[in-house]
Amino acid sequence: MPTFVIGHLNNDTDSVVSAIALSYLEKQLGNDYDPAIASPINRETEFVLKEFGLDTPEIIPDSEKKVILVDHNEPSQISPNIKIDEIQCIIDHHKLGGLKTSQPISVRVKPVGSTSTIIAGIFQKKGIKPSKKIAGILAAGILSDTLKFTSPTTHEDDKEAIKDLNKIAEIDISAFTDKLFKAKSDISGMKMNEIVDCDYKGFEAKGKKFGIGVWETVMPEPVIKNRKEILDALKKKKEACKLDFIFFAVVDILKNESVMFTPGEKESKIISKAYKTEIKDNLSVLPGVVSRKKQMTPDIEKALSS
Ligand SMILES: [Mn+2]
Repeated sequence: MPTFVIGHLNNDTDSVVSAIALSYLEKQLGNDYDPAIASPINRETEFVLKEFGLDTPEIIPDSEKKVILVDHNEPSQISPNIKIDEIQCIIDHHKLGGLKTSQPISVRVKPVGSTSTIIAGIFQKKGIKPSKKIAGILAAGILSDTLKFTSPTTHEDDKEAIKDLNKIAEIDISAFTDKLFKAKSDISGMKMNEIVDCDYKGFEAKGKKFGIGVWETVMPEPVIKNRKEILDALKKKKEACKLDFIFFAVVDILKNESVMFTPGEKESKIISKAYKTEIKDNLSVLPGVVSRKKQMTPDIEKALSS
């Protein structure tokens, strides 16, 4: 059986393309690696794979197999089909979230804007040139995760990596990103609970379990106007997942701000403490806050501990 390379549950473009690109690289080196996914892909990822003519990886089978985790390390974000003792390596750009293993494993974590950036660096280090398709999806992973370099998570390495990748991929970055963000923002036929779930991550800190969903978009109004449905979906998810708190942010990519949904008094208190802001009708506008990784999660954890 091959070693599977796999991203997180409720995956995003960065996690899926990182898995595909690393498998491609290992195959070039003669190793039996296959990409897999933990859950169905979203519309942005669908657009990216179609654009570059690549197949969607299969959902990881529920059996003993060796795995490489990309773009995640928190236990709550790992596919339930993975046995923790089969994890060989982690390649990620998120904070460490408390995973315990019984054996030593390789870990490559860098605070850059995307896992795709780290994977592009491994290609260089190994002296392997990515194909045009692989260079294209890695560029897409970087542009998606950094919101075209506007997110505070953006690192110099991300911009360097795109320059090198685009010598091979030859995409029109500006036109491509417009299409990418349009696909990201597409809510046609989606229910509000699906929007809340689509880019949702679970965390544990200070003995509390909480979740943060984000919806990055260039068209926030059609989502925000469904305030009641969103709050209902959050309350249901909080109960189903036995969480202490749940949050949901509609991230306006163009305005560089978020509208934060807090379904209960406990959540509202945490957000007003974290951002010294007023909550009205379970909503607050957070200017300049767009990153769950670098802003929301640490700010919320800090508010929890004080
Ligand atoms: Mn990522």
